[in-house]
Amino acid sequence: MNDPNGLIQWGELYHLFYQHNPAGPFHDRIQWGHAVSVDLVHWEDWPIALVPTGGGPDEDGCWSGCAVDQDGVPTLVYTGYDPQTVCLATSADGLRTWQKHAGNPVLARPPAGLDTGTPYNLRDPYVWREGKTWYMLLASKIVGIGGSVLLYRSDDLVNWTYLHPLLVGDMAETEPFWTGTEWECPNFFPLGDKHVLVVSVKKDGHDPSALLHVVQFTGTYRDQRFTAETQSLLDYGSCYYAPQVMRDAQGRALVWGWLWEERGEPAVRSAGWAGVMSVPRVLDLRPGGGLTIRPVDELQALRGAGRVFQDVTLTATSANPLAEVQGDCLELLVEFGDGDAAEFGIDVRCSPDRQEYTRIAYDRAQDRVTLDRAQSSTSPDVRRDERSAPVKRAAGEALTLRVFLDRSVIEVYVNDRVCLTSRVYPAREDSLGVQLFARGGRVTVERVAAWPMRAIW
Ligand code: DQQ
Repeated sequence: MNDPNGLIQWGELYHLFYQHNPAGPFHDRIQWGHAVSVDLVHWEDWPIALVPTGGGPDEDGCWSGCAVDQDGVPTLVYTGYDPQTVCLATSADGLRTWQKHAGNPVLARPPAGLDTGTPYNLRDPYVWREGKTWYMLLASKIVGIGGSVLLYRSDDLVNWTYLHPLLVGDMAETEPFWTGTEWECPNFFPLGDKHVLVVSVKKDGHDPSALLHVVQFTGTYRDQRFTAETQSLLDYGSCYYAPQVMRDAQGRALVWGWLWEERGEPAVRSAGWAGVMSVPRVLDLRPGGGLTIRPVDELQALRGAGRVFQDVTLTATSANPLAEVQGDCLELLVEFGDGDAAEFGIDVRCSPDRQEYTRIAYDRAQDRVTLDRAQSSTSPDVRRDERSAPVKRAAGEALTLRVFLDRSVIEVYVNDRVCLTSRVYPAREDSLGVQLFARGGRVTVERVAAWPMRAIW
């Protein structure tokens, strides 16, 4: 699988569609897989929803798109490939089977006068309604300038009028991070009294290393114009991409992202599968600007018998309070308190002799959290970089790490606002240990909890 698509809650079911190649663990003639859940935790596979139609505008792939409620008719708005076009499909049986619109594609070709590359870039429709009017963003680029999202309007989802770019990136700007040369998979939604634009950023090229990261811009939307005020990465790890956001019946903005593989092609082929979804996360607006990002509370249903320790002091020579905890499917929560340690954190997936381990470390002087995979695996065939994120702790603010380990997936949440997600592939079966650590002083741990995570199946 790759991108999540068509997220929608219909009746009591959450529907998660996704880019899927049933023929093998590689990107080829993509279809839309489909899974449903009542609780965001346990999922049931449903039949494949969209398959390319020979001779149709999606004959080389049903690429990414969204789902909308068209006055009671579930409607998918997706990318036909190749070339990139906008196509529609509707369902008359509760989202089980889908009929493609006879007039597909409903939109082909970029607006005249815009150089979006050769072949042109115009994909990943994101659609919403204001009053009776539909609006759509398409991801694109403007050659020599940067990534862009183009805004369209329609009265019927079929006839679209181009308005203007909602936002254009600047490929010459690299601070605080590069926004690449091309954008994919836009999302645009109100959050509190602001609007948030999320785009997946890539550089030119077709190999996997062209995919960079996911940027969120928070700002003001008025009269179909968006002014970005703050920006950050939605995830500072190494494998999170193409997320999609949906609003559920409780009013939550829920987001799923695709986590790609970070081991070599031969290992992926022999595993026979590639790509997973992140856990669902809830987005909210932070009072001073920026976002909070938390895993949904429903995931607590997976917690097995936990171990909790309180008021532990850590130094470079302390015993490991989590010495008895073992596992590759764990939820960990660590609330650090006072202290002067230069660096502290938690090592996961540790082999008993520490030949393998993955470090999640907070550096007090730099006020950054790092997910370090240098020692994650003895296999020569894995990525071993480190990724780090600014925490921007307020004076007196504690540091809380919440970590989900799910086999090769590590999701780290720092103070409910900074995420780092990466994949690790320890070669040793006994790389299951967890270890708290501190260097250069002491730090108190006010509370640490470790739960085994039950299977979702
Ligand atoms: N993946 C889809 C495209 C999208 C890209 C193709 C992002 O629609 O732009 O599988 O990962």
